[in-house]
Amino acid sequence: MTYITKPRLHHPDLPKNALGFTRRDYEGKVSTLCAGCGHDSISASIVQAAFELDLEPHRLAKLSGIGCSSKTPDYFLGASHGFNSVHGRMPSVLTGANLANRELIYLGVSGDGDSASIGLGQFAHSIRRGVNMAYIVENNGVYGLTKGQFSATSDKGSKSKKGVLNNDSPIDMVSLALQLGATYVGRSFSGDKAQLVPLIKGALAHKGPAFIDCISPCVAFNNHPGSTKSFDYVREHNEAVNRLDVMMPRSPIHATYAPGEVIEVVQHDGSTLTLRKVAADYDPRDRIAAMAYLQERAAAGEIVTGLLHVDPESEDMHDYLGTTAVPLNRLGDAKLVPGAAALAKINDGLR
Ligand SMILES: Cc1ncc(C[n+]2csc(CCOP(=O)(O)OP(=O)(O)O)c2C)c(N)n1
Ligand code: SF4
Ligand SMILES: [Mg+2]
Repeated sequence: MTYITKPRLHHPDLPKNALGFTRRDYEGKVSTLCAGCGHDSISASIVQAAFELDLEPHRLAKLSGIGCSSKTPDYFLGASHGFNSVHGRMPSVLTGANLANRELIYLGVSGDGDSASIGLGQFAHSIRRGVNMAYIVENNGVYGLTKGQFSATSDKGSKSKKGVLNNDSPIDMVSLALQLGATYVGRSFSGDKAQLVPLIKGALAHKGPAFIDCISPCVAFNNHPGSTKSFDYVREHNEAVNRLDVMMPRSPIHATYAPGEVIEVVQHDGSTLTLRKVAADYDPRDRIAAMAYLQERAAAGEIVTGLLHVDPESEDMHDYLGTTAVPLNRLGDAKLVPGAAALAKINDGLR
């Protein structure tokens, strides 16, 4: 694969985070996507989120499938672990990696084709198993890499660039994630960095399956009148339910909102999610109400964005399975290969 590396030169005045890294230290190679592709804006938001979280690059593993969206992990977090898997198979590879080493932060990056078409089963099972991860779908409503066929998230009645009508009902990834038990669910727009960066920060800090559906226009194949995933359409129909600030345990809290205007949620790692309410009655802690609200607003033609659900008491797959806290590569032979007597004991217990 050809790629262009970025020069390592940094401007001496670039702001540094608590680790002494600049934003540039969280970038990757130069993107080869089309100029103006929404996916590049999401990469920039991931870089910003990791920078603001003071994340140590070696503590994160980024995984993806196949598609323009799945190429993007090459363009951010160049010093982190990475695995580009097969089309639609990222969730099972991520699940396996997470089972072997729970100490890393797992970031899954996928497309609507990768996760709602060929990988729908994989997506569903990783969420229902409670895998501790931040899973971002860069949703453009088409298979961008293979030249713009409708994907499973294309809205019924939307039109392709050549004017063909889509008659199939769409899969709403957010509703699915809620139904399957995701404990942090957000929707955003690649063009709204102010909303997207804190959503990604909250997802990376969250324990449990965190899912973000990010609408990300494909400028080559799905940005025309008649598309419901174009920049213009999403800007006109975007309705945010809240605005999120993420405060890490060490940062001073300086929110100055009046009581009743905010909901505060403390996550397992001590980070505080401060949600400024935009829709007055919307409480993201209520999963059932969130599901009903989304259906109601979708019927009215709105694309609801923001942090749609968060469960502060969330658990993850390791809690359910009672797995070892020590990563397998550090357990040592005595524990990993306990010998014939231990195996005989297990077999006896199954008789
Ligand atoms: C098993 C398999 N089937 C089909 C393909 C062809 N293919 C490559 S990418 C892709 C769709 C990508 O769409 P999406 O995940 O939405 O990513 P985008 O390019 O839109 O970001 C398809 C069908 C493939 N690579 N592997
Ligand atoms: S084809 Fe579409 S999704 Fe792919 S890089 Fe170009 S604009 Fe982005
Ligand atoms: Mg796509």
